[in-house]
Amino acid sequence: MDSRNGSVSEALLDAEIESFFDSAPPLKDRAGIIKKLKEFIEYNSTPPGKGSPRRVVCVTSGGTTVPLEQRCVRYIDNFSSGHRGATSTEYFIKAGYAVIFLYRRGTFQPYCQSLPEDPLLECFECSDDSTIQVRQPHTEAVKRAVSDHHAAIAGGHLLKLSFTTIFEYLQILQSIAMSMKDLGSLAVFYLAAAVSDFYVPWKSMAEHKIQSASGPLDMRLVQVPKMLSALKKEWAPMAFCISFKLETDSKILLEKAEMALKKYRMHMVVANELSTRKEEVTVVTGNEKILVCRDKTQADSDVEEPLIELIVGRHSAYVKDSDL
Ligand code: PAZ
Repeated sequence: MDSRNGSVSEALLDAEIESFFDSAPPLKDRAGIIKKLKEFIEYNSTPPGKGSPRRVVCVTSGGTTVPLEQRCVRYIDNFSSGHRGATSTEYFIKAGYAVIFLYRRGTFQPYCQSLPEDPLLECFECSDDSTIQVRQPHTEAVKRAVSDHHAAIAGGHLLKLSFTTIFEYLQILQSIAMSMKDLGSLAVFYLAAAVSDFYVPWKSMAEHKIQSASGPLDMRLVQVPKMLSALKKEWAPMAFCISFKLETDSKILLEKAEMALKKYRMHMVVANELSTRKEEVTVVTGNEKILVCRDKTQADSDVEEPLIELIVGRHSAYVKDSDL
């Protein structure tokens, strides 16, 4: 591609991004979200006492929905459970990072993964004198969830923001990135959310529930503009950026991850296959492909522990280089 073609396609992408945000339904409580972000980042940049500024990572988690009607009855969704994002958040906090956890409502939450599916009903019981007690098999899991979660929130190291639709997700991600801009190289983006590739623009979306009496549904989905470019170029250019690539066909996975690394100028792309994503991932950088596996000799091990360890090491080197 010559440089003229390059700048034409960049201009096109900028226009698509602008049009996406201009036509998106207004984000509920945008001012409140921006205030929370500002306070969280300020607090972690100048922690009480003589502590040095904390590194801040934005972890995205779970899948975005694509509404088909403005008064939404139906939507397109994806498989993501939010397990990767929630588990990674715990390891980042353990490594001393402050985490902005941008998650899909109803998906896995940090510190809650050893709890049963319906924790409120399964973990608690009401005794004769009406006191609520934790049921024996769940005591340790509840204690851990409550104390670790409360410690992270009370310590000012975890800020949770939720989304459902692709519109909410990208609007909040933009606000987070812009709020993190001044952190320079101390900012990290760990983009594990499964983000829709196609959407129905708000203005061309039916207002009311689509009627089946009109026969087969013929609907045009538009490509979601690639926001990674804007994140790297404008929103937070100095941040250390890790994106994820998921495929079901192992033959194309690494090639696609390498393409994403180059195209969006990511520092790392974590490549994973749908069926083995909890066992192993391959981290693609400018000159390496690093296989990261769960320790299969330990029943409760996960792939996120070695993955976050690797990322923290690479981010430290990046911060050091940026200081020179
Ligand atoms: O959320 P989860 O733990 O079920 O799955 C994690 C994942 C596969 C969504 C994540 O590792 C990932 O690859 N996210 C990016 C997906 C994509 O290519 O859009």
